[in-house]
Amino acid sequence: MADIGASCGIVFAEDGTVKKKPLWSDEQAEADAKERGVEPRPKEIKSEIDERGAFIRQPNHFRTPFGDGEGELTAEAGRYKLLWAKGCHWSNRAAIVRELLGLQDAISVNIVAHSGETNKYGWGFRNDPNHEDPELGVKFLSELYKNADPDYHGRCTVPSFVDKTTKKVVNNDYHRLTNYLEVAFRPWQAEDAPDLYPEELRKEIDDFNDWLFPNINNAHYRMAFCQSLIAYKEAYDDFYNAMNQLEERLSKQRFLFGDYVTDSDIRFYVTLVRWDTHYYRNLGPLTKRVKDFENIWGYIRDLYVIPAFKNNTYFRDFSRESNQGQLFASFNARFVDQIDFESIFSEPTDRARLSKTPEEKFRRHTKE
Ligand SMILES: N[C@@H](CCC(=O)N[C@@H](CS)C(=O)NCC(=O)O)C(=O)O
Repeated sequence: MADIGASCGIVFAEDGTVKKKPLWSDEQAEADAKERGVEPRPKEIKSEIDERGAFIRQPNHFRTPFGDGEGELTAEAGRYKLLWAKGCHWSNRAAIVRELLGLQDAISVNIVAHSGETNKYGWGFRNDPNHEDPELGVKFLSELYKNADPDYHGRCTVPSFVDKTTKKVVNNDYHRLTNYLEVAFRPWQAEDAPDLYPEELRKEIDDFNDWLFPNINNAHYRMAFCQSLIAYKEAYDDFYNAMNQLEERLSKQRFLFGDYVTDSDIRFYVTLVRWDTHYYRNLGPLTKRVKDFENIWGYIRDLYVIPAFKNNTYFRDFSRESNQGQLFASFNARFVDQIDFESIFSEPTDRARLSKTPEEKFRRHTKE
C-alpha cells in the first residue's frame, strides 16, 4: 500500500506515524480557485432539503451509459480515470471493483481530498504535487465538471469517471458505474476476474440494489443531513428494519446472493465499514452497533480480508477527526491512532461453513 494521504491533509506511514503534512492552506486554495474561476461548493443542507426537513439527494448529472448503443460511451483501455475519495462510500465501490476485476492498467485512478483546510471549493487534488492531478492538469474536481457542462451548478461529487482525452467528467452515476466496469469493461479484466454481476442474476441484483440504496446506503445521509426529527426517525427505522432483514438473510448464506461475492456485497460492505467507525458520530443514540449483528459482522470481516477490499478501506483516514479547543474532544479525535482497525476487521470468521465452496469466494467467468 502506498502512502495513505488523509483527506484532512496528514499523510500516515504504514505504521500509523505521521510522515509529512502537505500544506494547502485556505489562502492558497482561495488563490488557486480564483485563478481557475472555480466557485465555492453548494451546501446540501441548503439546497437538498424538502419542506418536511428530509434530505433529498441531488440527482447524478452525468448518466450516459457505457455500451455499444448509439450515443453511449465507448469502453476503452487507457482512456478513462476514476476519481474517488477515501471517506466516500459511493466512490469506494468503484475503487474496489476496479481492483477486484484487475482493471488497474486499463483505468487509472486518483484520490481527491478536501481543498484548503475548510474545503470551501470542494474536492481537490490535495495529495498531488502542486495540488494538481498529473494526468489532468486540474486542481479542483469542479474544473472537470465545468469542462463537461459549463452550466452545472450542483455539488461536484465522486465517483467521477473522467475522459482523459477531453478532461471532462463523462459519468458520475454511482448507481451504475460498477455495473459498467463489470460488463462493458469485460475485455480488459484479468483473465480469472470474478463474475460480480452474473447475467441470470442481474434483475435480482438490480432490484436488491434499488432497495439497499434508501434503506442502507443513503440511510446515514438521510439521518445526518435531515433537518427534522420526523425525517430522522424515518431514516433510522428504515435502516434498522433493513439491517434486521439482512442479518436474517446472512444467517443462512455466506454472501447476499449465496456462495459468491456479487456487486451487491460491495455496496453493502462500503456502507457498513463506515458505520461504527465514522458515521455514528453524526447520529443520535443507536439501537445497535453494526458489530452487534452477529452474522453481518462476520460477513464484513469475510469481505475485508480480500485484498481489493482491504487495500481500498482507509479506516484511519475516514475516522480521523480533530476538534481542538472544544471542551470534550470526540472519541475518534482522542483515540483513532490507538484503534487497531485492521486487526479487528481481520478477526477470523466461520462464514465459510455456509458455502459449498469454502475456499472460493468468487464465481469465475466460464471460459469462452
Ligand atoms: N453523485 C451523488 C452522490 C455522490 C456523493 O455525494 N459524493 C460525495 C462524497 S460521499 C461528494 O463527492 N461530495 C462532494 C461535495 O458535496 O462537494 C450526488 O450528487 O449526490
